[in-house]
Amino acid sequence: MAVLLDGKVLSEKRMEELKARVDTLRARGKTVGLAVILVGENPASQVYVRNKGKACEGLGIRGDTILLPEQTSQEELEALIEKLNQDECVDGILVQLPLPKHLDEAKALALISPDKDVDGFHVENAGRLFTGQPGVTACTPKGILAMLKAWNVPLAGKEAVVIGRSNIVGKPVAMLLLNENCTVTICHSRTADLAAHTRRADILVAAVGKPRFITAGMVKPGAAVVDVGINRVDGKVVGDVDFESVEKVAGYISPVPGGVGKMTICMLMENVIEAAERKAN
Ligand code: BQF
Repeated sequence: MAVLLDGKVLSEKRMEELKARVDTLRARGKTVGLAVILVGENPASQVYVRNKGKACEGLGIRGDTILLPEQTSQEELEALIEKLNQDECVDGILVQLPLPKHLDEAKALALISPDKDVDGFHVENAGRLFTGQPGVTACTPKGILAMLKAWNVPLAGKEAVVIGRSNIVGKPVAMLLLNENCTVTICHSRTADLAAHTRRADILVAAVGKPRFITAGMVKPGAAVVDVGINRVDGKVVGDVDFESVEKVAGYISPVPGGVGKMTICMLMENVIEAAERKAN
């Protein structure tokens, strides 16, 4: 049976350490602030934004959620981002994705000051990751690496297979694994014989978007399986990994809920605090 990569337990421990950093800043007269922009009423986004607000509250970070109506124009969104870029009280700016279809996501993200880009989605921060320069790293990829390292999963020289090629998860997590000296394969919807790839993986990161898609027969015995999926199936949240069958063959497995998602929120808080520390120093 696999070892559980327990994101709840790890994130709670990390949050304690982060709280101490917020307290240290406060003792120096510096407060920490995150602004979250939510456009429209996507129910999943509402849950995620609430999770972020609660995490801020737990750490003593000022968390402002700015709710904009579905019909908000590109100009209105951009004006808000520019205002927050200027706001001394705001260390981090986050635009909750996905945006309504009439809005240009890339254009909005490009407007966030790279110093306040706590999601790490600005081209400058993505470019820094890809060229090995220090910068802000996207929260989910950072959380995945934090989990693998916390459980001492060997990375150097190992085969890592990432399923999914998004700018938010697939591409940055592949780059982080490459920086750890893994041999990295990125698979996607057009990959031929996906199972042939996944069966070779010592580290398998599943960001597929299909419930219980990864089954035991696709997993190398002893592999570390990281489940990034969040799928709603008859009122229940399940991952991209068929946990029941895969936990019997994997060496490590992250659950959903209580796995990567928890680490994502924790790494967001770390990115906000790091932004505040950079400003203070
Ligand atoms: C958990 C996200 C897809 C698209 C946009 C904890 C979160 C989720 C799950 C959470 C996510 C996923 C977030 C759990 C933020 C992670 O215990 O399993 C926390 O709030 N997330 C997001 O902001 O945008 C997304 C997934």
